Amino acid sequence: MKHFARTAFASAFAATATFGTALAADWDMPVPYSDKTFHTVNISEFAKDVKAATNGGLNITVHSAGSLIKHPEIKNAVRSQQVQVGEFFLSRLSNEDAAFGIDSQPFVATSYDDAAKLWAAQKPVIIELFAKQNLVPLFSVPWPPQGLYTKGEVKTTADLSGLKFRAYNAALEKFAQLAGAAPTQVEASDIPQAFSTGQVEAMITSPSTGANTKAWDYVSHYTPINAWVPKNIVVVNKAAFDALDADTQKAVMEAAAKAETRGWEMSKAETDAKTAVLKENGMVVVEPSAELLKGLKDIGTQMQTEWQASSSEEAKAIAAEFSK
Ligand code: PCA
Repeated sequence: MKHFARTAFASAFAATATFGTALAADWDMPVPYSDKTFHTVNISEFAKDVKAATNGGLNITVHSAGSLIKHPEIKNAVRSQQVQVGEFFLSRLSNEDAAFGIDSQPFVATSYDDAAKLWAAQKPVIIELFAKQNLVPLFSVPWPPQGLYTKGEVKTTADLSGLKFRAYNAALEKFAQLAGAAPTQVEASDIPQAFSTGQVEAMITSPSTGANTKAWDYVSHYTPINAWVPKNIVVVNKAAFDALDADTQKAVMEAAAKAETRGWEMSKAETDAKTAVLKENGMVVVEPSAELLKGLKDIGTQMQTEWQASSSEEAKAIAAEFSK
């Protein structure tokens, strides 16, 4: 009896030894965005669900706004087992494979229905690409459609010419350049400072990030061009996941599926709610003119042509599946 108990203890100990010596596992989870960001709220809910479902057996501590690991390092921190799980902006990885960046290509998927269809086409490819890095995707949630923040009304793309433009990935940098603007990469948590110091004077982001960074302090106009619906993704290190017992793994996967559904609903609700917050704080919300949209869509078409020419076969297969 004693012998059996000791054996059981020893194997449970071995199973969790990679990440700690306690029988209950403690995971650190860096995320790039602030506590009030709906993605972070959703992830905190996920952590709570996992803790409840495992009776405290798996404890996930969320570290928001890049406080533990900076956004550009989060993926590699999970990969190298510095942390067990983390969130990042999926299309940041477009330099590894265009399959990661397709959701940020202008005017490819511009509604939630399109975004869901694109994710369905993208997901199997993403799972395989991450598997090569010993990463397992848990869930992915979109931001609201991306709109334009400027000082004054933008009637045509010519009005964007020369503007110091905040960018968050390679696709947006390219889009801004093709519009004649001068892009600079700035993390979401650094937006207020970038505007207040004059580093940037315009941006494209969601109503969520606009409202959370108090865009009304720096710009006057919001134009919902709804140009793309980019996603965040949560990935776990495969060894960390494999070290969990089967019941705990199941609890994580169930909580993840719930978080994906909840996150998409939260995102949809954010679009109107946060656009209203922009208005309440004095911003002018202007529908884009036909001329502006045409100019921006032409840039999108040019980017698509280049994307097709330079993308991996896997990425092109996603595009083909999506346009079926
Ligand atoms: N907010 C994030 C990514 C897309 C979005 O809506 C940002 O601006 O960095």
